[in-house]
Amino acid sequence: MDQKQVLKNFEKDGFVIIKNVFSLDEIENIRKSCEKLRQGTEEILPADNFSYDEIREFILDERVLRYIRLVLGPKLVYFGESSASFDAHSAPHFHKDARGDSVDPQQNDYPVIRMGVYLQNHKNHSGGLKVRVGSHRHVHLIRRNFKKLFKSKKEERLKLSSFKVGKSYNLPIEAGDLAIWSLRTDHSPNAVRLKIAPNLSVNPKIEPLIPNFMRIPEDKPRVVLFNTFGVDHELHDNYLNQRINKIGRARWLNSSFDSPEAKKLCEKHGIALRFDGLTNAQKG
Ligand SMILES: O=C(O)CCC(=O)C(=O)O
Repeated sequence: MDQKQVLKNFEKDGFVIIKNVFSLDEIENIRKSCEKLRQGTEEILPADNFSYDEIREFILDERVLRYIRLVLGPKLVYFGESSASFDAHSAPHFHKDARGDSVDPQQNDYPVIRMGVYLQNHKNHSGGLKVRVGSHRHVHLIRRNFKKLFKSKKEERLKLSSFKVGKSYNLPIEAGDLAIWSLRTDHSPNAVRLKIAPNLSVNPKIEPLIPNFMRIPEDKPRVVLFNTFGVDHELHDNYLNQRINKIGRARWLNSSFDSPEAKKLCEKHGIALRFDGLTNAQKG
């Protein structure tokens, strides 16, 4: 897919998959590194991704960053939200990750994305990411949003056409691919693929009720690298301000993306670092 098509898909659907960004050898090597860094049965590594030399170098690769810049803009900002995640620990449920976002989603593009490198096959296996196509332009069908149809201030009013439910879709991610989605996109973790209909995307509320014998099992133990990037924008500030408290003090204190090595690599790739979370945690 050429860059124009990547951007077109992202803008239309709220997500995009870029195929074969990494070779299978690279994926196996980073899997081994993540497993080595993991202690016991922890669900995520205790610090952000840029605190680990191997993961930092893996993510801060122009093969990845050129697509992040393509969808967000040239001046990327990283504030410390990222993780290496193990096993299928999150219960399926559709949600948006945008925070402090009261703008009608048809009015602007959200300035924060998440990228995921899934280190195993979810095209033919369960455990991947489910999305609602086009939902980065839709709001949840809840009473609070319906009330916003009648707001007197135009900038606070929601359009009726923003009340839609996009088609549910299990992303056909394979090892080596890069997935990018807007934090406004409805998504759900650990998607189930049914033996009888592998391409049918079942509602996440029903997925937990599906017995094991009907599910296509996972490919390999699930390891995923998630990374959040933003660009300078009021909505990015809103997001960051809400997330720094949620992330938890212990995780901030474990993280060292302010190390000389991390700073140097980020500078090389033109990524601005924000230390709001770290300083906040250090102050206590
Ligand atoms: O685990 C996944 O595949 C998705 C994680 C998720 O829901 C999120 O990043 O908000």
